[in-house]
Amino acid sequence: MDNNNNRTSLSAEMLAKIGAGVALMILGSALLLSFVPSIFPAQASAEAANVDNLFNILLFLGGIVFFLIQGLLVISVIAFRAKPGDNTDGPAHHGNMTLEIVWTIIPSIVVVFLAIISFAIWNDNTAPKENENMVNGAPVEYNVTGARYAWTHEYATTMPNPNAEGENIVVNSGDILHVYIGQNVKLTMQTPDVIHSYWIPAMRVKQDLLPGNPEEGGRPTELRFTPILVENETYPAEYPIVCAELCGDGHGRMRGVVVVYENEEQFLEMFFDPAVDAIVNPPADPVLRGEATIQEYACAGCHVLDPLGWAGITGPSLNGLADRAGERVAGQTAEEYIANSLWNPGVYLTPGYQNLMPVHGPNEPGINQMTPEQLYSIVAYLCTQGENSDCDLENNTEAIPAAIESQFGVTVDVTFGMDASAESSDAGSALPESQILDTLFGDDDAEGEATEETAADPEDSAEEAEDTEESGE
Ligand code: HEC
Ligand SMILES: [Cu+2]
Repeated sequence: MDNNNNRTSLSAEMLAKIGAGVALMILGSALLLSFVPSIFPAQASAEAANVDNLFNILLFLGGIVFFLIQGLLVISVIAFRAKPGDNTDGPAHHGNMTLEIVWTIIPSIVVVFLAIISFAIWNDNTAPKENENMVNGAPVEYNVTGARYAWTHEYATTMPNPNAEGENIVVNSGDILHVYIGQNVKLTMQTPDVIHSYWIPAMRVKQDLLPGNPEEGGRPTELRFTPILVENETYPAEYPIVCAELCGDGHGRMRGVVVVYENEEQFLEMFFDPAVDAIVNPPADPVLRGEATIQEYACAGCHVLDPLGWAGITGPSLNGLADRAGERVAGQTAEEYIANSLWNPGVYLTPGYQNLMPVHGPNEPGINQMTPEQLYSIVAYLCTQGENSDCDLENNTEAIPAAIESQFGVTVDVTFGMDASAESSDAGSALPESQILDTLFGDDDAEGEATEETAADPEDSAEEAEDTEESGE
């Protein structure tokens, strides 16, 4: 600006104008900043304040540059516009060393400063913490799988599963992540297909998932955060999980929910204890078992099923499936057809759809693994989806194993998960939930867990409530 008027010195008037300009830039940038809280979700993690501070610094500096450039542009357009009748060229300018040094050094300092604080915050927010993923005194592995187009969450415990020899209890909560305030959460994330990005805006954390199974050279990625109390929030609180990496045509539907409990006690009462109980004492009715089991898979990303709130569009709607299943393939009963749809989806394609459904089976890796017992319960559940089911509903404990046997030559253990006193599991768990955990964990902190029944709030977390209901039946 000074170049054009008087090269020798800056007049007092000029200095005042520059001063006013700088003040306006800072003011404008501060005004920008004041809008930020209204467009951001609440800060729900210990990491959030760091990230927002960094964002504010970037926005403030960026705002100053924005107003500087736009301001100079507007001033130049007005002050140096063509005067009437003036067709001459403007004066020729050669370089200005001082100016060039100044406008190189200042941005360099700013960039180095930003690099340093960004790195410090990234370091802080991703550093391992003490006592990660503690649940009832023992660490649990939080494993997340992102597959086109659904998230699944698993909690791998060190408690032996009484129903599966040599295996530990693994709780699966489908597209819902359960955490509690103060828990140092560490997610270990994998994807069998393409790059996805796990993003919880309220926690201000985001991390890509890299394709490939670990056995095949894939690299699991990690994400850490610690939920904190949000003022005026009702707990359990829910925040969206979003896929932030364009992963295909269902990318926009690839969402989940993180449920934050007020404390570990509430987490155990409303989610973990009932979930463990459902594994230790699965309901005798295969339909109930299937309803829980089916939600451990990524079906929701591709299918519509109203009772479970699924809204996927890659595959056919499963509403009323049992009404059609008996007529799909000549010579196959409804049970046989549904079982084949899961273990052998590519053999018969639902008219109008492509062969996009992953094969589920006892030997499939990762989230597509489905044992004969899981198949049995899922078929039992899907058989109830319709008004005039083609399935033999009265006789499902015999008809479905027979169908599985005839199609795949595999026997189903229908007593799977039920101890010798199977009749008693109609009346509910053999043990109250808190006792189950104590037995398995050897934990003696049982006082706080006496109120499971009353704690489940069906409005806030229908799924947890369902689990409680099932195990209490
Ligand atoms: C990646 C998307 C995808 C996933 C995940 C998926 N499916 Fe499918 N599904 C499809 C497609 C596409 C079809 C139609 C083509 C075919 O028949 O294989 C289909 C067909 C079906 C059918 C036959 C429906 C009919 O009307 O004939 C059933 C039943 C079914 N799926 C159940 C499931 C269940 C249960 C799960 C979860 C365990 C699941 N699917 C997971 C895409 C998917
Ligand atoms: Cu995705």
